[in-house]
Amino acid sequence: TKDDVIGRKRNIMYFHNENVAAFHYGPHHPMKPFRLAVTHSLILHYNLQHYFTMVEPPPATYEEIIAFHDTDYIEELMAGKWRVVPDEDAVDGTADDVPLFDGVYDYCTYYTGSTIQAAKALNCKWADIVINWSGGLHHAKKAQASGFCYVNDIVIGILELLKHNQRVLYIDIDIHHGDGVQDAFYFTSRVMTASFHHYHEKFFPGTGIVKEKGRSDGKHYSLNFPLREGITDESYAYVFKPIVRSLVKFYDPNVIVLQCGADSLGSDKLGKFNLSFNGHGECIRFVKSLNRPLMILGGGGYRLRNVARCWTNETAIIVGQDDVISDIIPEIDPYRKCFAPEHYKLRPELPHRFRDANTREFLDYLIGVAEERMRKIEH
Ligand code: TV7
Ligand code: CA
Ligand code: ZN
Repeated sequence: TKDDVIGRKRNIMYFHNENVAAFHYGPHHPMKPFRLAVTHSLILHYNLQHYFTMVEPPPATYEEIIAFHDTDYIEELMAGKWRVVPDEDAVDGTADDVPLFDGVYDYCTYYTGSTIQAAKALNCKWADIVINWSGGLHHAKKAQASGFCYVNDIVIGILELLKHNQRVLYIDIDIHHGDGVQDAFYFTSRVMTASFHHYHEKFFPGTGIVKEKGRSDGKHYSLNFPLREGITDESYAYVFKPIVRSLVKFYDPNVIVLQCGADSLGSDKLGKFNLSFNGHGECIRFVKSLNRPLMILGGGGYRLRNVARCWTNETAIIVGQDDVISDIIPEIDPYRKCFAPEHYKLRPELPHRFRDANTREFLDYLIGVAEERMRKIEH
């Protein structure tokens, strides 16, 4: 196979607890856990399970969740009631982003359980690459839910990885800033975080400027690439590849965690980028080619059919089957109707809704910032 030519065959494990897909954030809420059932079904109907070991992991335990989170906050989540803060601005409305829907705590235990087991599989060297498409909820804070995220499975997974690994590199290609993960490791050099995101003062969460670079022991170990709207495959690869290549060269991580939010695709309901399935998938292919132990996580993605397409294609890239599988969605897939009307293609072209506002000068500036930072961490 291609893998044998390029490098050593990599052992891949896929983690999915199907209970995760049955929860509902509520009517009109953009986050739809059902996308995970459609994704999983499509992966199976492309027969990709022949190329990895599939695991149905147990839900995360309370003890595992409080490895990062505040106990009072988790009790609130379990009770299904947010604490009433007397002076809080009642019309702020951010609570609509993180509704306490039925079973919200159980939902968190399913996606977090998969990330924890994935981390353990890397720690024990059972796998070189682990996948959990239900994970990647990067906004959750130690004592606060934020941006559709309640429990930060990424932080909990990285804490597990740190038991066996000296340095963890976290890369985040969701269109939103990976603020929860950045905050959790802002003061340590054992985790380097790099988020690529759309930045605009009015775009959630409004953080992730270049100047946020970490503090004390963590100074220079948080990196932010605030991109402008409309970025194309070419522009994205132009910044992503050299930056990630030098991060790996200079930081020399023992393991890489890649958050693959699909809202950076063109035509996402919340996104403002122009990435194609190919451009998004190219990031995954590139990180895989660096040959480090790798954890692949999901994240955002709000056009259901494109999320399933994106992560199925990327599962195929991970197992080295992307150039072999058909571009027509298998007819036997029970969710096939979700993929109309784009002729049932796996990787249809996506319309460009935004002009690329990222000039070459701006992209060169971002690359320059990363290079300068890398010189600072050289020892
Ligand atoms: C990782 N954008 C998460 C991304 C989280 C984005 C936001 C919504 C939204 C929420 C809804 C809703 C929505 C059409 C879109 C400032 C506000 C504006 C709530 C209405 N429709 C990830 C979070 C972001 C909830 N939040 O990175 C219920 O859009 O911009 C905001 C904050 C205040 C709260 N209001 C939105 O991808 C998984 N929310 C419809 C119903
Ligand atoms: Ca991001
Ligand atoms: Zn997002």
